[in-house]
Amino acid sequence: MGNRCNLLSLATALVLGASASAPSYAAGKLNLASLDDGSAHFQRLLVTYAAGSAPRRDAASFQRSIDAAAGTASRALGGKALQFQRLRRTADGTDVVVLNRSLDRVGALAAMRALAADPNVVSVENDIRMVPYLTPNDTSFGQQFGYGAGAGGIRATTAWDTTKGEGTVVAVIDTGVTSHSDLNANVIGGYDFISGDGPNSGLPGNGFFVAVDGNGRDANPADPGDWNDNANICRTGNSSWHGTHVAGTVAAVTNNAKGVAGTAWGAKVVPVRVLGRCGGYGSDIADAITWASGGSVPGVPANPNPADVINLSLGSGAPAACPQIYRTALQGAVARGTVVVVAAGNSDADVTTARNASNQAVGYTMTNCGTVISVGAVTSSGARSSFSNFGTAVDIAAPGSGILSTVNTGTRTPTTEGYASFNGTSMASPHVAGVAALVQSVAPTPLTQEQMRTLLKNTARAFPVSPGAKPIGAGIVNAAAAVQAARTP
Ligand SMILES: [Ca+2]
Ligand SMILES: [Ca+2]
Ligand SMILES: [Ca+2]
Repeated sequence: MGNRCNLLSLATALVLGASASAPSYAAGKLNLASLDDGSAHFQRLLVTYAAGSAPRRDAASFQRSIDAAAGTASRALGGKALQFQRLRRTADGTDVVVLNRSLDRVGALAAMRALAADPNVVSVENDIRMVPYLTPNDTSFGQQFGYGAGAGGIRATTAWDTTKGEGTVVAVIDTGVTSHSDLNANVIGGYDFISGDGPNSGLPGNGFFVAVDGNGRDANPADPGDWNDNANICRTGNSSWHGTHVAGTVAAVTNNAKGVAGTAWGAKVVPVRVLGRCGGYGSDIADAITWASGGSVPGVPANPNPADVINLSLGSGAPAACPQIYRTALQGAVARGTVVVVAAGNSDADVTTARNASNQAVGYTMTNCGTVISVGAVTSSGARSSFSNFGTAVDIAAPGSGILSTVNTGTRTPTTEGYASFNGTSMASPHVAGVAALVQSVAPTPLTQEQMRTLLKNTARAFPVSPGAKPIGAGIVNAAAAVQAARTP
């Protein structure tokens, strides 16, 4: 009841602030919907100061501004005094601010409002938490129906007569990769973008609970495992090896009389690590999108292998409005000529109208960010996978049920390589990313994001089983038809 009263008074204050009486800040600065990412506790906020403003230029001025905000928020909330601290600056100039204790939603609103009171601030949002779009299927091994000419297949086997994606680079922004003899030859470069948990996170692991590898950002994207034993923090489970599985679907070593095939097995995969234990932060993922596409990120060496295609088999675990930090990063990537493909999500919900905890129709991030090519999942019979998100913003579908690919077999840290069958739009997205790489490898000039979207949709194969009232795009991606169309001027 107390929370409700506080929330109402805050909402009232926002309305008044926007009235004619000389508001100290514009309500539009606050992305309140970013609080609806499924989290109950908030400790990392993203604040963007205007380019050229003193806090943007000068560390002391920045500190004064956030100290003032911490004081304001402390007085509003009571309890232990709040302290704000800059963790890092992201590629687009946004600062990640960590709090000395976690706040509930009402507290986070007060903290965001206090930060927004500085007239130099142009936006404040929560650093939303993202999760891999995988439905684990631990021990069931299946067949790779996805590449063939069956009801659910993408006709890659035909496309391979023309191209295997030679000369293209696909960045897999995920949990990193493990060493695998059916994958290693097609993996190059990469980076680990998982920053530390920040001070006073309350998490175990000496500041690296999410990172697992014992440090923050580093040049080694190896996946150390993402197992979790602590049900108070997130769902418990063994390590997923999600990134290794997704990378294998893009470009497993193929025609080597061993294991599995990949969609674009002439392409190279750049593994970019952003998801660790219990998921990953939007601020790290946004920087990874910028870096993977050839943009610059402070403190990180330039990517020597800029991606033709980025695959993002991840998203918000609950309906959440797209953060501005993603919009900026995605627009930058597309402007640099990178095609961005994302998983639609596994909640059997509408990607743009699913309602958040505040009953706003916000949908699921990443698809609701726009710009992206969004992929739903089908089964081997070409029917919509029962878990697949849907809606008019889903562009195309690809195999996502019972997908066999490369993994590690360790339950915690990596042990021996293996293969496993997973379900998820996480598995569908890399089929489309692989087809996009096949297309770029034969196109006379590289297609833009919008040209790629149009080509993939125009060449898609009609669904053999109608998804009915839960649309998942123009049809099932058709590698053979897409490659053929790309070669034709
Ligand atoms: Ca690290
Ligand atoms: Ca690392
Ligand atoms: Ca193989």
